[in-house]
Amino acid sequence: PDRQDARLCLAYIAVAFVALFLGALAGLLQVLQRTGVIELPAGIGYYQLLTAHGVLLALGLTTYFIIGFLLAGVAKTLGGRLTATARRLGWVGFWVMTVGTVLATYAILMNKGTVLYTFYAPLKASPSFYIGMALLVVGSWISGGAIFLQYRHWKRATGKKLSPLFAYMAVVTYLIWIIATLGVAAEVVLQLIPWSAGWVDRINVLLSRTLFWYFGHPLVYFWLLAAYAAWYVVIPKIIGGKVFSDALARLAFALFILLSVPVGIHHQLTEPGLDSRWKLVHVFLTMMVVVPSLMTAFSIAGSFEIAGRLKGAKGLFGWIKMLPWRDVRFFAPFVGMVMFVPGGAGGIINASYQLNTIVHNTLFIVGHFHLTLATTAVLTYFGVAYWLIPYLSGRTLTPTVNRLGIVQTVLWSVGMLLMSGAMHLVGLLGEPRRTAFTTYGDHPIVQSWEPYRAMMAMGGVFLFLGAVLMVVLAFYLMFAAPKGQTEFPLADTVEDAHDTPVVLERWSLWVGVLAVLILIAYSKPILDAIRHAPPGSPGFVLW
Ligand code: HAS
Repeated sequence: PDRQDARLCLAYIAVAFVALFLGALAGLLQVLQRTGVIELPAGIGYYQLLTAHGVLLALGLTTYFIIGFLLAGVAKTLGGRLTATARRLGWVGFWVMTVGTVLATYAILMNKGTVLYTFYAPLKASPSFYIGMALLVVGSWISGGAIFLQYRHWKRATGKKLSPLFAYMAVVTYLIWIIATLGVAAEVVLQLIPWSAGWVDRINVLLSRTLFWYFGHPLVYFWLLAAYAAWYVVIPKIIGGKVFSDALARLAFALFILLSVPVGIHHQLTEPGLDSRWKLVHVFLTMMVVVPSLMTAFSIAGSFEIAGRLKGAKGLFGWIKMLPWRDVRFFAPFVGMVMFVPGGAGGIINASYQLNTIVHNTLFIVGHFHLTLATTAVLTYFGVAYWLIPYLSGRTLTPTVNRLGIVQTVLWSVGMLLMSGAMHLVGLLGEPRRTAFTTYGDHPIVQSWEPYRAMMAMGGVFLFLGAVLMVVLAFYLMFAAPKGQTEFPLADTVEDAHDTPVVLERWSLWVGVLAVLILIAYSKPILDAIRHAPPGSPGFVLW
């Protein structure tokens, strides 16, 4: 790669891994405190640590890693290097995001931003926390400008209608991010900052939560699609195979453009003040957004079989033996894929209107997102880091780091199975999420939670060890591994695949249909949130 591009991408990735270390430390302390193993020193609160954990990992690690990864891939596939303007935008975005992240982290450390990573009203932080969050989002828009600019430059220079598959996926992932963040930006700028600065003394809680979840659900597909880009384009190359179908892959991504956003109210199925008919509309759309993930499962399994058969596998399942099980670049994302089977099934349970009433606000939900985000997406990012960091730093993945990487994946997976498994089960026994204590006293139900709490604490320790090992390996690959060349693995499509229809890259069509879907799914609920708020009741007016 171009050295200047590499430095830019590595800057993003380095911050991601610092966030991983700090966020994991907060996670460890918090799980041990919650499960009664330790008491927190120096007046640090459970909710404060929980906020630090969520913000640093769910918002910091993910956003920085994804931007570093996508920028590197876009530079590679669209002309070999970033244009000077794109690179400049990349740096401006990086610094704006980093000032924001530091500001928000500082507010949390000072206990002035203890509002959890979802930060909607009525929990209130100091303005510095919200300004930090706003800068993180605005910075990420500027960084995204680099991706879009590079894409436009390439299209103009080549005149081609279809971009390379990785670049297409990067553009879709970022489009979803931009459209989603409009909601949270409106919430922060129009509601939270004026309220927290004391310019207005009341806030419309329902509107704030609705705007947050307009952002909060597509956010999960921003995390997921970066991982899917690696599954579709990178993994087939690592296993010596080909992309099953370029058109199918693009269609899955195009469906995510349509369906990622107009589903946010499935996080608010128990929300008073929203009409249940609109909740049902979001439930239907949520069931539809499952379809591109099922297409992905089919497509990725197909590319595994292709790889095995290209290597001469015989019989119905002979290809399984041919997969490179000892290569961490494959093994870590593969574990992520397997965990997405129960993780996705849990999502469907959450999204089922009636079942949601059983699992909502219990640890079941926390179990769900530790499987989907912290395992499926994050293990894929780790798998990517093992080749992306040495590719950028001009170094190589040594056999020892590869072996340690497998150990890291096992630590992470065992930790997550213990913790997330226990969370799912104890959630069904009624243990609430996001609470440092319960008011049930010595009731037998609380005693029935005890064994699961022990499992959670054990899982948390494994995860912390896994996180520390990952951070050490990431920085070793950045600064100390032997010098050499590492490839950016990009697979070709199978020769006999159908041609990809150009319509899949007609952005105005997909974004246009999305705009209509958003209008249908959100106009009435947002109008209701504004109009039907009980007049004058504190916390339920627009300002
Ligand atoms: Fe979710 C809550 C519904 C996917 C993350 N979700 C959350 C929260 C987070 C989150 C962070 O409807 C908590 C927010 C908070 O703090 O309150 N989720 C879904 C549904 C899906 C889904 C329907 N979620 C994700 C992904 C996430 C994520 C992905 C992060 C990356 N989720 C919900 C709902 C709630 C929720 C409700 C709110 C609950 C409440 O009441 O609060 C779907 O997209 C899932 C579809 C996925 C599949 C799996 C396909 C399998 C694949 C693997 C293939 C494997 C291969 C290997 C090829 C159907 C693609 C083969 C080899 C083998 C051996 C098997």
